[in-house]
Amino acid sequence: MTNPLFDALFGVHAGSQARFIETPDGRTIRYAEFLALVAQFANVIRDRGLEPGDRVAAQVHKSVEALALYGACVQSGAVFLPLNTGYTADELGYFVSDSGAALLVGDPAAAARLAPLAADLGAQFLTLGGDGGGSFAQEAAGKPRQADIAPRSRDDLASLLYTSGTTGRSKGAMLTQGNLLSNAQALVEHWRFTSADTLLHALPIFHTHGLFVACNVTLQVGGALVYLPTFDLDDVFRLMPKCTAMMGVPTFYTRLLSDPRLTAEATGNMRVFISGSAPLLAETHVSFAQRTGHTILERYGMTETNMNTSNPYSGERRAGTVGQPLPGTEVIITDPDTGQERSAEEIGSIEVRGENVFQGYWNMPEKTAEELRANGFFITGDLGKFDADGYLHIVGRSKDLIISGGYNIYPKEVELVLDEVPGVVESAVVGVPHADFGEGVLAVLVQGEQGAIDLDAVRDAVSGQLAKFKHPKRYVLISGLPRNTMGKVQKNVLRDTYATEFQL
Ligand code: MLC
Ligand code: AMP
Repeated sequence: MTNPLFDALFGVHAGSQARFIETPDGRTIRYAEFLALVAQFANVIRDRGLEPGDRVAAQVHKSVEALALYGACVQSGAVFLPLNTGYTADELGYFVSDSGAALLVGDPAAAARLAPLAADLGAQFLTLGGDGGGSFAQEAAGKPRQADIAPRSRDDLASLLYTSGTTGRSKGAMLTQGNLLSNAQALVEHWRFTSADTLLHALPIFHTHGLFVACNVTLQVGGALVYLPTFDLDDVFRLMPKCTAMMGVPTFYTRLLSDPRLTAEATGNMRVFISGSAPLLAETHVSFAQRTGHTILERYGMTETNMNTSNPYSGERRAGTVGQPLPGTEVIITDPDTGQERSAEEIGSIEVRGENVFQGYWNMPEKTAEELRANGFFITGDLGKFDADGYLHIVGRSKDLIISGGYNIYPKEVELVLDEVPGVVESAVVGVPHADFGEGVLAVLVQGEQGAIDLDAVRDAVSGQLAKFKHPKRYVLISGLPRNTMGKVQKNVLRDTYATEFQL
């Protein structure tokens, strides 16, 4: 038995002196050097007593070492559980406890907070900093630069990625080696990646987009990453002439468009710009093409499914659509009530099936059964239609979800925190158009007769419990929420009422 994901993404580069990562300060890391680091990290995981299948939770800043930790989990057979660096200790405690992680790796600056949390939950704790330092790296430095490769199959879990849920509780999506590998292979072919590509990588590496789409595709072909800690426009424009491809959320593209440095010349070396994680406005697509001559290639994916559809590489990249199903993935539109398949041009629930689709939610068989049909189709919670030419249009969501700058926020999770604040009778959180983030989080608070809500107390409660990207960017106080005859809050009315709150 082998380890298919390790063999295809990492093992295949053994001894290669090809360039893998270039950092903005000019450091180059070659494949062989990266693999040695991966092996040293895998030795730490194994020597700490973790067995294949054990979970390694990591809340670490983006660094070469953070990516090596992913490789080390694949090599040692551990299940990699990356966590948004914005999560509060409250949020983190849930992920470590729910996953039963055997090891938590955190930022050295957060050690005083995280070490006791890990100890309480029975997990070991080590640190890894954005500069590559920390106790994990120190321990690794003394280890051999080669390590055993844990035998794994395509059906074994490679990663557990938490995604928020409509009830407020996050769910761990179980992704196997086969899920990740099949998708990386499909994307390489569809987007024509080769070892000659250099990807401008400015996404975080704790989500599907920045980790599995961007890094797995590059590793699969032996390409290079220009690896930026954040999406910094100065770095992006300085380094773009060295790059051939970029993957980003729509906010990347609107920010690029707002900068006079975006020209055909600045993007002259680029072969492809790919967008996803949130809807790309057709006007962004058109303006980008006018300014640069490049038509952005939009695709559609999810944590649970990796990538499902993509506009074509050659052929029309149709603005406002997410293209056609990727090879190996079936996409159907169904009646949300009956599950019956609908025809072209009819709007319905988007369902997907294929080797890319996850195995279910960790320890949540009921949730899994609600969303993953026995016939293998996953009910995405997105609404859409195919046009007559087979292009998928996403027209809305049946799930109550806000996507802000590519991050998902479930209103329920924020409402639960707001409702606990004294003086708040009830609350409704909605996403309204935001010039930079696509959607911005707006909270409507209902105050009682006793008097005004203390907004400072509200903000304190929110900052203590929720990651910053989930914080409402605007609060509105009213005396009652609009409801329909069934008593259900009419969020569409709130969205319409406050539609212009974030327009600059
Ligand atoms: C930062 N802030 C956000 C935010 N990002 N608020 C809402 N939504 C966001 N996405 C907060 C900051 O904390 C800050 O708060 C204020 O907003 C302004 O921040 P900024 O400096 O302008 O933001 P920046 O650091 O530049 O980050 C913006 C961003 C980043 C768009 C570059 O959010 C980002 O990298 N997003 C990508 C997310 C992603 O990878 N998604 C893929 C998920 S996978 P304050 O109070 O300090 O001012 C997936 C599947 C698929 O969806 O299909 O790919
Ligand atoms: P996540 O749960 O973070 O993986 O986010 C997945 C969700 O992002 C999907 O269910 C869609 O609602 C949304 N999404 C991803 N790509 C696109 C896209 N190109 N256009 C519109 N929505 C998208």
